[in-house]
Amino acid sequence: MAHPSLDVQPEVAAALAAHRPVVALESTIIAHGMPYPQNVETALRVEAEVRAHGATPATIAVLNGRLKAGLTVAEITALGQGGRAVVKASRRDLPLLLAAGGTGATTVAGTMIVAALAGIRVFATGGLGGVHRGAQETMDISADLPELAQTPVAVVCAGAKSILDLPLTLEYLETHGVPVLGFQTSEFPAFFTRSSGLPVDARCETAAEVAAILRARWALGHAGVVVANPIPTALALPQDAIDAATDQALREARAQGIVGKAVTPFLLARVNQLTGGDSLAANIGLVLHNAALAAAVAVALEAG
Ligand code: PSU
Ligand code: MN
Repeated sequence: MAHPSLDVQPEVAAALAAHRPVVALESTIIAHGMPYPQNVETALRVEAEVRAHGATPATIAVLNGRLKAGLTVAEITALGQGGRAVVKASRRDLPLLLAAGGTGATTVAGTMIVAALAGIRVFATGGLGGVHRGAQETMDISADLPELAQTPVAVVCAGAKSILDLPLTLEYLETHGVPVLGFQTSEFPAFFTRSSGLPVDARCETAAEVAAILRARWALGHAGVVVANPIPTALALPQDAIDAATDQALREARAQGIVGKAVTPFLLARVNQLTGGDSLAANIGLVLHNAALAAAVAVALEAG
């Protein structure tokens, strides 16, 4: 039975009922990950990209105390205009918003939870949260990682940003039994760049190969999977520019005493500012690229 707090948009519900492919999309990337109006334009283009590749998009958020799978253009626009004033909703925030009738933009973890409740198994985003640099001291580990260990949704992303500790992020995923698949790559991609020097658990050449692994994982009753899709070569940024911006953003966050859920949005916004327009173009391009792959994976899953 459907969850009493969940509203599945009619188009999404019809696709799910007919076993047609559906792709979930997150909303923290809209409210916190990009500036207005590019965030709204991108969110709508991502939905169109999912459709162009044969699947139905379901952008996810919490609106006035309701879990939403599928948003209207007006709802997406309101989240984009709200920007960082909108609550960032991860696992621990969901009951607070539901009880208070609040509104929030869902992170990877929050989106996975709502997607799973709606029966959506494939989700496209930009970058995954992870283990932060200095986590040995701060214990700052994104709730996205334990979510992948418990919720059966495949997250198609461009890896994780180097604001994070990528080796520790992969160690955490290994400990919690989360497979990391490389799409046409043997290395875990680092969001703005295609390589990190760190190996993935399996390399897949086609969406059908990804779908076969997802089916096998879920037949075991297991949970999430990371599908890492490197940024297209033409959009990748120079490593030294990213490193310099990352180091400066991390220094500023420490100096300003930024902690808790504010850390990631602060670092994302600072890296974007410091790298200028190039990083925004790269960010938009890789999200569209991930949406296309996620749609292909969702199509392959329903075909199997
Ligand atoms: N990394 C990005 N872009 C993003 C995020 C992470 O490159 O937009 C967002 C996602 O919504 C992710 C969240 O789930 O940040 C992680 O936040 P935290 O580290 O507080 O869990
Ligand atoms: Mn954190």
